[in-house]
Amino acid sequence: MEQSTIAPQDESALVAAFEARIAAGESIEPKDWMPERYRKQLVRMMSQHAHSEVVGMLPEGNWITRAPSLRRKMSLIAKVQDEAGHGLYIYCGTETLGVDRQELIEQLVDGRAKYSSIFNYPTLSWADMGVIGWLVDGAAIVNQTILAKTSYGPYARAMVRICKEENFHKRQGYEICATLARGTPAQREMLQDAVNRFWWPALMMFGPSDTDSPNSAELLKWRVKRKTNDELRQRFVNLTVPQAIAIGITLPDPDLAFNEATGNWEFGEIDWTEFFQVIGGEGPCNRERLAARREAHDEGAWVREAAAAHAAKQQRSGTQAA
Ligand code: FAQ
Repeated sequence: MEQSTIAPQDESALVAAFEARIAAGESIEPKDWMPERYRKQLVRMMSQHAHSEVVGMLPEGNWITRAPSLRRKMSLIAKVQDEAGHGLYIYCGTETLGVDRQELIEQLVDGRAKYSSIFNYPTLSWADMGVIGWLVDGAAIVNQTILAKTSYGPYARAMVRICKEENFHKRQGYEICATLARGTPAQREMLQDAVNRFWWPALMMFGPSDTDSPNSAELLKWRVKRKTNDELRQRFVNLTVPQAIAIGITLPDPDLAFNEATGNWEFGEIDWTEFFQVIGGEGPCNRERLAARREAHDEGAWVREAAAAHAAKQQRSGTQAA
C-alpha cells in the first residue's frame, strides 16, 4: 500500500504528527494518515464487534415465537432487528478502513473470526430474555459509552447511536426481570436461575484481566480504548449490584462485598479457563451459532445476487442517461 513506500524517517514524522493529534483529542478520519498497526487493530476490534452484534441476534431470536405476550413479542423483535442494524453500522465503519465486508463475513462463517464469548451460551428460559437485556446490554453499554469517545471518528459516531438503542434494550430487559421478580415463586426461581447462568459470562464480556490482555497497551496508547478491561468490568459490577438488590435477586458470587474505602463492589475470581475455552471455539453453543450463521448466509445468497444485479442495472441506466 501507499504507506510502504514512505521512507522510515518520514514515517516516524508521520507517526509523531498522528500521535500529537490523538494527544490533542482530535478524531482520526478515514482519509487521514494512520499507522498500519492502528488500522489493523481497528479492523480486528470493529469486525469482532460487528460479528458479535450479528451472532448476538441468535440467542434472543430463539425466543421470538415463545414470547409470553404480544407486547413482549413486539419489543423482542424490535431488539433483535436493532442488533442487526448495529452490526451493519459497524461493518460500514470497518469498510472505511479499506476492507471489504464480504471478506469479514467470510472470516466469520468459516470460523476464523472471533465474536463475543457471551453469545456462545444457551437461552433456556424466558427469563434469559430479561437477563440478557439487563446484564448483556448493560455490559455492552458500559463498554460502548467509553468507545463513543474512541479516537477513530466513524467508530465513535456509530457508538453514540448504538448506545441510545442499547439503553432502551437494557431498560426493557430490566423491566422483564423486575416483573418476574414480583411474580410467582416459579417465576422468581426462573429469574434467579437465569442470573446464576449469565452473571459470570457477562463479566467475561470485558475481556481477559489487564495482566493478560495483549492488545490493551497499544489500543490505550492510541486512545482506541479509553479504559482498561478491568476498569470497565469494575464499573459494570458497581452499577449492577444495586440493581440486583433493588429487585431482590442474588448474584452468584459469595465473595461479592462492598469496600467502603474504594467505593467498589469487590468480586470473586473469574473462571478464566472457561473464558479461554469459549473464545477458543469450545463453548456450549459455538458450533450451533456458527452453523446457524452459515445457514443464514447461504440462504441469503439469492438476495445478495439480486441486489448486485439491481445495482449493476442502475449503474448501466445511469451511464446511458449521462
Ligand atoms: N469474547 O487483548 P484483549 C453486544 C479476545 S456487543 C471473545 O483484551 P482487546 C451487543 C480479543 O478479541 C459485544 N473474544 O483484546 C449486544 C483478543 O483476541 P485476538 C461485543 C474476546 O481487543 C447485546 C484476545 O481475546 N462488544 O454485546 C473477548 O484489547 C445483546 C485478547 O483480549 C465489543 O466487541 C470476549 N469477551 O479487548 C448484541 C466491543 N474478550 O483478536 C446482541 C468492542 C477478549 O487478539 C444482544 N471491543 N477477547 O485474537 C472491545 O471493547 C474489545 O475488543 C474487548 C477486548 C474488550 C472485547
